[in-house]
Amino acid sequence: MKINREKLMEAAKRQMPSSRWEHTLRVMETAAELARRTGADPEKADIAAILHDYCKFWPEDKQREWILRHRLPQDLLQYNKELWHAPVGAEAVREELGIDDEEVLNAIRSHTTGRPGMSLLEKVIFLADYIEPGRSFSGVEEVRRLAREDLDRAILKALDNTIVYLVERGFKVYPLTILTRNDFLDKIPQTLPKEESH
Ligand code: DGI
Ligand code: FE
Ligand code: FE
Repeated sequence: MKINREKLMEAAKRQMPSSRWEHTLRVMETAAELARRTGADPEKADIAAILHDYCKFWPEDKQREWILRHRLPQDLLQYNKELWHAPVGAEAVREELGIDDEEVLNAIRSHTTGRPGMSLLEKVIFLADYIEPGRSFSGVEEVRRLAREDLDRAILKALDNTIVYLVERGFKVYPLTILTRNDFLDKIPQTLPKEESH
């Protein structure tokens, strides 16, 4: 990829406070390790990790504007604004930084909710974001352990954790998060007893 990595790092760093940039650095390291182990493209994993939270600290109004003006899913506006920075980020790095690699853009776009049919690169970025060493949410250790064996099982567990967290607090769950979980449930051989019909 003919992209100046240092320039991209400077551009991303300028968009966020230092604590979020440090998270980005840890996501870069974790993504590099996952890519090495799984055979994902290391350069693309690096660029996607650098840029994955590009818009995270943009003002809410600016993110809303991008959703309205860039043909992004309008239903996002009915859900938690924490979901917005992933699809907005993909459009923003395309327009502001000239990133045109669709695999990298997909990895940025799907890093918060996942999506059915995720590519290996998307899985690497989703998981690196979830398990980077600065994360301490409950259940993260199990996801780290699963990630050493099977990315799909690790992502399923991460999605389960996120959905349980949201339900326990009475928050809405974005439908794409549920669709992603269903997709992983369908493709992972189940060792548990089959669901009973009621
Ligand atoms: O941007 P990061 O903090 O590094 O991590 P992220 O992009 O995974 O964002 C996590 C946030 O998104 C966290 O506050 C939970 C929230 N989230 C993830 N899936 C859903 C969700 N919020 C709602 N309302 N619905 C979801 O499906
Ligand atoms: Fe994020
Ligand atoms: Fe992140």
